[in-house]
Amino acid sequence: MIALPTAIARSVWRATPRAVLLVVALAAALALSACGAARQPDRGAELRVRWVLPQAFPATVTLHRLVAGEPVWLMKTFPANAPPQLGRDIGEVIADGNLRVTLDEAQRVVVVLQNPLDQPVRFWAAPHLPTPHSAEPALMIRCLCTGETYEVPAHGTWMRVLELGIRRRDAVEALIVTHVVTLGDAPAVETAPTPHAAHGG
Ligand SMILES: [Cu+2]
Repeated sequence: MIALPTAIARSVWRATPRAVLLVVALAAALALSACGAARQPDRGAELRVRWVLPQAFPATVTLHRLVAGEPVWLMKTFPANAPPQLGRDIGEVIADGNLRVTLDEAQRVVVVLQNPLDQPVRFWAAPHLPTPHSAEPALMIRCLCTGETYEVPAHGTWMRVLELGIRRRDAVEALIVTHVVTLGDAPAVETAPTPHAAHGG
C-alpha cells in the first residue's frame, strides 16, 4: 500500500539532485558564456613601424625594446669607443618592426641609428604617415618627427625613446606608421606662439 508512493518519493529524491545539478550546471554555463562575451580577452592590435630611407643613407635604423622604464623622448648619443650595451642601454631588437599592442596602452620603444662613417650623419624625419590613413585617429604616437635635426656621431650611435599605441576608439587590427628619414638639416618651419593653457590631454 505504501510501497508505491515511497518508491515514487525515492525516485523523485534520487532524480532531484541530478535535476538540480543539471540546472545549476546549465546556469553556470550560461553565466560563464555571458561573462566571456562581456570580457572577451583583449586581442590587441599590431603597429608596424616602417622607415623610408634615402638611397645610400649611411646609417642603419633599428627598433629595440626598452630596457627599463626610460622616459619618452629620452635621447642619447654614444661615441665610437662607447657603443650602447644591449640589456643596459637598449633592449633586444624588434627585427620586423611590428609591435603587438594592448588597445589604449601606449608602448615605448627605442629607435637606434648607427653610423659607420668617419663623419657625423645629420638627419631629420618628415611627419609620419599612418596607413590606412582613415585609421589616423586611432594612432597614439610621440615620436621623432618634431622638426628637429639629429646627429649621429662618426662611428657612433644615436637613440631616442618613442611611444606608440592604438586607441580602442576607432581601433583597427593593424596600423602602419611610416617615417620618411631625410639626410641633412630640417627646414625652418613657422612656429605658432605657445598656447597659454593646454586643452584636453
Ligand atoms: Cu612621427
